[in-house]
Amino acid sequence: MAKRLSGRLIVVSNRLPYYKDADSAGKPTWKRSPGGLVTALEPIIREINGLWVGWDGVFLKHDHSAKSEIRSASHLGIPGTRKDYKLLPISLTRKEIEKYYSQFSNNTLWGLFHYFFEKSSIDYSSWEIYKKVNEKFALSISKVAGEKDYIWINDFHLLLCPFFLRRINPKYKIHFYLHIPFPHVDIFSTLPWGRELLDSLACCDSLGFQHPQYMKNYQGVVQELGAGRKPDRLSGKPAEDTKPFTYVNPISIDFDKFDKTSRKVRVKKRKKELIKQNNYLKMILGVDRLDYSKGIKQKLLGIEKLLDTCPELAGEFCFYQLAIPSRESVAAYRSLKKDIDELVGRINGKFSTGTWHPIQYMYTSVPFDELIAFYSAADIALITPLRDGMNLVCKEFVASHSDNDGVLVLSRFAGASMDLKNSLAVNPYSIEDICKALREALAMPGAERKRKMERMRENVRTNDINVWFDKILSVFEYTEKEGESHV
Ligand code: GDG
Repeated sequence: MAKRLSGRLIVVSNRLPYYKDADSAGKPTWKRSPGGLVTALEPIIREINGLWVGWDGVFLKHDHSAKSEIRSASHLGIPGTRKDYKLLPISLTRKEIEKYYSQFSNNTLWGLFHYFFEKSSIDYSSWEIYKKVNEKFALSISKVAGEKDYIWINDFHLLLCPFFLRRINPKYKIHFYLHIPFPHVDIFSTLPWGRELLDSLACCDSLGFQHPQYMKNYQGVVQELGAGRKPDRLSGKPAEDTKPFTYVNPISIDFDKFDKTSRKVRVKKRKKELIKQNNYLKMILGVDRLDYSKGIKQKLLGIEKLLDTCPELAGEFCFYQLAIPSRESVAAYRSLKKDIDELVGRINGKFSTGTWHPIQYMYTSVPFDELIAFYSAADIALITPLRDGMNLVCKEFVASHSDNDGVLVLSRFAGASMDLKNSLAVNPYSIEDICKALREALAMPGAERKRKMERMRENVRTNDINVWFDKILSVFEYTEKEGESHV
């Protein structure tokens, strides 16, 4: 697919799709990085033998100047990779990870961009290190990138990278895709460094968003605060020319992979086991990184309300929440984990009988086939983030239901709600709403479930990850042509 581009595609993200770790015996090993960005992008970049730049999970003992050594994924010993699939590892010090990643990216920016003021702290020293690490990425990239290459930066950890790259070479082709929401101007303008972020985004040739509202928010910010400016001394261009081409392109999944996996004999067998293990009760499923933006506490309270208001449902269903450990070095995440542990204990304590517990809570990640077995065994998926750029889990649930059955309860504030109109839409802040939707989902007749699921499957099938990536490539081509016509 990327063959149609005239240069090489260089994907840049905070982490490489694999990171170095140790197995239980202390032997060094590569593990797959968690989260939606890697799930979505890795199969594509692997397929086209792209070059991926990111942190490799290694802590440097001392701060070195940026090293740039492209390595073949297979030579690094990453299982199942070919030698043409290339990685450019960026190593960072423990302090850099603490300040740039845990503090500034995952605390200040993540909180603010997901509309959580109270979780977003303002810390000047973290900002300084965020700048420094973004510059480090840019320097490493500049050592391997040519003017014909397409430098495609992904996500909020690297918002300043376009600025540093543009400063190094005004002719680079720089594109940016934001996987998370972009906040309204009232929220964005509270950030003391908003100006610098806008200046950097102005250095991009294109800027992609998950949802029309996020693009509108960015445009609103630009309208009120002014478009960012490329450093004049470098471009010599007037400010009007520095606006990036903005577009909306909702990310998706590899529908066929989920659909096919759900039809595998092994997965079907496991699905049956899970159903049996659940005593053939209705299974409600939640799958989320353990993150406050995912609304896990509110879901649990919704389950409690359901049992309080409909006691006849006790013993009729079980809620499985799979919570994937995430960002454990950030205080807000540790405290959330504690709250959830307590809430699960309290609700189970309140309603459990000798033979039945309403909540099965698993704080772990599971292998891919096991995840698909869970998706396909579940009667209802309860996916109610308080705010989410897109949310891939709900699309994966739909793609894994090759039996055309199952109900999706979905937050209005997930980007995916725009596409999945046949879900039951809820306000995730309203416990009452969650409870009502669960009642409706549990009582929904088979024919209605089938009709809704078929429509959702058709939507995800026809708007899969290949359609998304194809649009990205079209944008690269389009902006290039536009650029040429201005010369
Ligand atoms: C960010 C944005 C946007 C989860 N548990 C297991 C597992 N997963 C995989 C899922 C899914 C991914 O993790 C989570 O993706 P999401 O999209 O739901 O959420 P974020 O990680 O927050 O992703 C989000 C995304 O980027 C892409 O642009 O949609 O809005 O926040 O793919 O399958 N995978 C395995 N075992 C698990 O236990 N194997």
